[in-house]
Amino acid sequence: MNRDPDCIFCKIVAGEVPSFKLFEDDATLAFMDINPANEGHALVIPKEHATDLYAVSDAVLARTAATAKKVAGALARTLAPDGLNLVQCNGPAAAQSVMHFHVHVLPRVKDDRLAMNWGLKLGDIDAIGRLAERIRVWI
Ligand code: DGP
Repeated sequence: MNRDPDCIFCKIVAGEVPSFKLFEDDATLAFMDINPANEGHALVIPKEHATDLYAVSDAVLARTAATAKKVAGALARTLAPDGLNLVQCNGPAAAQSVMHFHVHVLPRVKDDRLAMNWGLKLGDIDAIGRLAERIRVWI
């Protein structure tokens, strides 16, 4: 499997960096974002390293989309958000900060005024871990 030794998400896939995992299969991994833009913010990635949408294969993209749908359903059951976005960023101007293809599964709160480039702020790690346990029940 293609891997970049300097990539933080490849390290998460390998278990070298801890994460609050929600789901994994042979091709994809879903885990909680440590810089949540909103409560329940999760990420879905292919296990194989691809920098962005241009680099990811169609087959892996489809598998990633299927996992994102699964996670979205679990988030909907756990948090009953007012809405939910799938967001995927390519390049610095689009606010891509990690160069390993990923889909944000982002619960929305009515009138949360979240901007497209929402900025990174460390979340409450204990609260994120507790929430991951609640979401996993629905996957
Ligand atoms: P983007 O900015 O679109 O490239 O999204 C990258 C996201 O990855 C961002 O919301 C923060 C998150 N992130 C960065 N480093 C880590 C990490 O080590 N662990 C976790 N769980 N999330 C991370």
